[in-house]
Amino acid sequence: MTLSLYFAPNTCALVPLISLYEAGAVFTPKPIDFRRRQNKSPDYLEINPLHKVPVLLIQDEVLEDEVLAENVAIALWIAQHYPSADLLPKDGEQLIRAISLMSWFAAGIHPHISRYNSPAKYCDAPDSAAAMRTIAQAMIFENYHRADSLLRGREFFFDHFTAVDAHFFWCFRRGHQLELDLTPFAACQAHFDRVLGRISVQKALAYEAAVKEEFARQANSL
Ligand SMILES: N[C@@H](CCC(=O)N[C@@H](CS)C(=O)NCC(=O)O)C(=O)O
Repeated sequence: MTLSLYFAPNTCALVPLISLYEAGAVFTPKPIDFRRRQNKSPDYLEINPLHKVPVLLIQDEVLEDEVLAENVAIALWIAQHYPSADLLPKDGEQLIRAISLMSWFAAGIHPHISRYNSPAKYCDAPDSAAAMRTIAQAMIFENYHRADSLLRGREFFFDHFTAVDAHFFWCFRRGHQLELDLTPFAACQAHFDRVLGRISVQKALAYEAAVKEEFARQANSL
């Protein structure tokens, strides 16, 4: 079996990148340059017609190739195939709770981040960007407040590091990257710093930085 992860800098493809490193998986990261619209290239649209990352491509000599999109599903796949990494709770009830949390991050936080980051993609009314950002920020903060109350007094969402932590790490990191004032969210910040200290996360961020550098080099040589 061979694994490839389609990845773009700053995106939520960081989440499975961290989990694959945590799992010690052998895989090939495939960088996609959004600035050059590679996610809308015919080759990539064949892989994911919805032009999004992450995608985990699973190739097997016997079985048909599997193209797995959506962070929640990818997290489940990695956790099932690398059980010793303990990337999701083994207990059924706890696993359901983990899926609930990751679904919330993917469907309840990520879309507000996207609206803050790219308001024009969601509303083309003239001069609407500032209002869109104000509303999106209020929604992001409502969700960070909820996460902060869940993380208060805890190291991780469960009793050890899981893919749920990797997923929220990305959600909070986007807040930093978008230069939001995150001082009200002390428990989220402590969680962020704790997750940042993991070797897997350092590896993922170093890979992302190298990809950004390479994309910038390619852009400058055009
Ligand atoms: N629900 C999806 C969201 C994936 C997603 O929206 N990815 C963004 C990057 S963070 C993307 O690829 N956007 C490019 C596009 O929509 O064209 C998941 O959790 O995997």
